[in-house]
Amino acid sequence: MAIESDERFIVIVGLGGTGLSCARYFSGLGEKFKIIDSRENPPGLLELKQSMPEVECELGKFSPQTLLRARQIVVSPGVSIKTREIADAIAAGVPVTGDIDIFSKQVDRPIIAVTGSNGKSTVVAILVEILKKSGIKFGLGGNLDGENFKPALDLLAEEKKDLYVLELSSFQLETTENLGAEVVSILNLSEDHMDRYDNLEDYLRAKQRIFRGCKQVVINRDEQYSYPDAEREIPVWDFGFGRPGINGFGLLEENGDQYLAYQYEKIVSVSELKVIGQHNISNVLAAIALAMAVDVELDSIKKAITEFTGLPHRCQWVADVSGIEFYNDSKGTNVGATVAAVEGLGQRISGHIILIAGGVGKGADFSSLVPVINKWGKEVVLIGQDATEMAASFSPDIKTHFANDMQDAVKLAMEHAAVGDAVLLSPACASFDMFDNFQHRGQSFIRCVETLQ
Ligand code: UMA
Ligand code: ADP
Repeated sequence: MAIESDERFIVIVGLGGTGLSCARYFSGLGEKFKIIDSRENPPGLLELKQSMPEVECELGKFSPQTLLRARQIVVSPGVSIKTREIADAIAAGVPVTGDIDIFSKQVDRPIIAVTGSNGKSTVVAILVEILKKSGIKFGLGGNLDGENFKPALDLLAEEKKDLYVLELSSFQLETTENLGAEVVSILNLSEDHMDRYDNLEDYLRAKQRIFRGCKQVVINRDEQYSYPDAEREIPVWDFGFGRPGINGFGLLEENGDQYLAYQYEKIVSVSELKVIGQHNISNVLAAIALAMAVDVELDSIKKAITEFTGLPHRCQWVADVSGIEFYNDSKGTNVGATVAAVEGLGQRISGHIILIAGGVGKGADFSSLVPVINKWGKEVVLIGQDATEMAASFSPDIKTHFANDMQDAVKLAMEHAAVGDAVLLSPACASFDMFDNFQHRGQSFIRCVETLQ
């Protein structure tokens, strides 16, 4: 029997933060919709029952019938569009979208959009400080955590802003057809989420959807993948560690000092930055480029970048215990992040790094940690579900210890450290085998370090 079009409804897949924001949005429009989630008791259920008790939910599995009868499927980022029931519905011709796609179609103000494997939240946080200094009214949303958590559609319920800043994950971009942003950037690329993508190209393809319809782009000039299709004639800004060229941001050397620079013009000295590591210089340069692309004046940029002290759980100094420094990089949730953290910290300290790593490996190849551990490390303490797998991919000359929990890991690290060394928690893994999230893991590390003092 043919289904009449008015019988059909929108199906929201996933009731997390995104699912709830979609429900609020469609309720506001008076649309017919229902929510499905593969979990029996998904997060947000209580809030949904209290604020929108009339909304129908199907929990515990994805019903193919529900998906096939949908007028449109709105998929949350935590659910892959390759999930069999969703892929079948797409193959049957049911349109699929995501919250970012819906947002971009509704909004008539410029969007600055940032993706990349690492540094997204830091770049966005620097940009936010710059925009605050410049007095521009902006909205902030997307793939953010903690106090900045805000699904994009919730921004539409607020007072209209001059522009919008979105941090975007590859998951969100998978369902974004034509973002049409004012300026976009893929900051960098290294393996992550390999449990969800077939390979690095597949992951990159999702990220490159950020280029669709963009008006300007900020490229990482050392990385070919960060360039959009060569045929698109749009303004291009670039950043990187070398001397900058036209429309470029980079580093200039003068009398033995290093300066962040725009073309041939010095902006501030590297020594004026409060964040540590080469990766953070790269993050600051990217944020400056994005700000200049939307005409922010240099004064606001200078003030903001020299005041920015970094986000918690990202290479954050915790304590000095008897001459041994402790750093919390719990947000280092993939191999590329941990490589950057070890490299950045290694260059600053006189001794060696004792690395605490491990957790849920997400199908990563840990062997690329070996060169930086050999260069800057001393010993490694491993925790969590994939500790044995990690140890197996290290060379036998890397001294490895296994710890039962964070307390044990911190104790072991302290025992093997000497004055001048640093203990760095940078797990290269997700946290959910032992902790609620990366913040919880970082807090646990900080508490354990406090017990040493
Ligand atoms: N899930 C199910 N069944 C479902 C729906 C979800 O098992 O039916 C699971 C997913 O596998 C996932 C979890 O539930 O593990 C959460 O997924 P979700 O889509 O419900 O998540 P939201 O609460 O909507 O939050 C999402 C982003 N989360 C993910 O992409 C996993 C948040 O990014 C983002 O802030 C929010 O939308 C608003 O835009 C967080 C994140 O961890 C910070 N992102 C990943 C990362 O940064 O590495 C990509
Ligand atoms: P994201 O939002 O992309 O996860 P964050 O800014 O939260 O990025 O940083 C997460 C971790 O990634 C940091 O703790 C650090 O270890 C690493 N990192 C930050 N910036 C970079 C960068 N530009 N290149 C490589 N690694 C980085």
